[in-house]
Amino acid sequence: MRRTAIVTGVTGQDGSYLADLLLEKDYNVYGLKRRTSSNSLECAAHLASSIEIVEGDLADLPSLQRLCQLAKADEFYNMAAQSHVGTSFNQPVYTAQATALGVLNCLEAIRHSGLHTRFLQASTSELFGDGGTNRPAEGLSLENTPFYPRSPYGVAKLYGFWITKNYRESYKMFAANSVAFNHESPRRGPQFVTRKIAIAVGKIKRGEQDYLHLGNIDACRDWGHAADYVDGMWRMLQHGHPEDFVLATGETYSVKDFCFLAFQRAGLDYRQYVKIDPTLYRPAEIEYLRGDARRAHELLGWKPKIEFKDLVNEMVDAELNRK
Ligand code: F7E
Repeated sequence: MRRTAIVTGVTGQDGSYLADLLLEKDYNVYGLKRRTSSNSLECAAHLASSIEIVEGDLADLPSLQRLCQLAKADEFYNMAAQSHVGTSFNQPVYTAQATALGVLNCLEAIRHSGLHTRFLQASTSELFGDGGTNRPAEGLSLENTPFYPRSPYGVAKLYGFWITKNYRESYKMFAANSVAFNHESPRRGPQFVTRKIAIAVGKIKRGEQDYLHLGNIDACRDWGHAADYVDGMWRMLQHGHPEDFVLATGETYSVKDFCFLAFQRAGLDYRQYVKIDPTLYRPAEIEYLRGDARRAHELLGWKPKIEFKDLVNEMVDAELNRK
C-alpha cells in the first residue's frame, strides 16, 4: 500500500528535498505551508502538482490537528522552524513559539489523532554549543557531549529535543530526533552564510556587487549536503525502534575556507572582496562544530555522499548560472 507522509516546512530547503525523496519512494506527500502575503512556494515550486499543499502554522494546533485527520499519515516530519540563529537573538519570543512550542503542537496533534503516525523532529547540532571545553577527538555526539546551546534558537531546539524524547517515553510514540549538523545546498535560504557567499560570488562575477560583508569568518562548521541529510532522517523512521541520531560528515571547515573555495571556483581571490563587518558578529557564537555520526553509519547504514568541495562547487555554479 502507498505510504503517506506529512512534511512541515515543505517550502524550505530541507522540507523540499525530503518531499523529493518521498516522491521517489512513491509516498503520498502532504506539505504544510505557512500563509504569507507573497504566497510563494519558494523551494517547493517544482512540487506544486505532485504533493498536497495545506496551509497551516506550527503555532496553531487546530491546523495541525486538521492536517493529521486529513492525511492519516504513516510518517510526520517536522522540518519547520524559525531556523536562523542570528535572527533568534532579535526575535526570541517568536523563535520559542515556532521552534519550541511548535514541536509540542505536532506531538499533541499526533497523540490525539488516535493514529500510529511516526514522528521525526529535525533537531540540530546547535544543542551542543561548543561542546563546552570538551572537544572529543572523534567529534561531538549524543554519547560524549553535554548540551550547552548558545542562542535562543539553540535553547528552543533543546525544548523540541526533550519534548520529543518525553512523548516517546511517556506515550510510547515512535518519535525520534535527528541531530543534524549544518547542511546546505543551492536551495539554502540567502541569509545563511554559505548561500550568502555563493550569491555574492555570482553577483561579483557579473559586476553587480563589489564586496561581500561577513562576520566571524574563523567560525568552523561541519557542512554536509541537505539531500544527504533528509535521507538520514527518512532512515530514522524506517528503523526498528525510535532513537535519536547525529547526522554529520565528521569534517570541519571555516567560513574562510568556504570563501576560498567559492571565489576560486569563479576564478577570484576572496581576499580582494570579503570585508569584515563587526555588526554581523553574534552576541554569543559557536566557534567550532564537528560531529560524530558513527551510530548512524552502523545502525542506519547512513553516510553522506557529497563532499565539501563538491557542495561548494554546486552552490557557486548555481549562482554563476543564474540569469
Ligand atoms: O552561520 C558565521 C556565523 O547562519 C554559520 C542553521 O541551519 O546550522 C545553521 O546555523 C557560521 C556562524 O548557520 C556571517 O557566525 C560569519 O558561525 O550559516 P549560518 P549556523 O548559525 O551554523 C545549524 C545546524 C542549524 O540548526 C541552524 O538552523 O557563519 N558567519 N558571517 C555568518 N553567518 C551568517 N548567517 N551571515 C554572515 O554574514
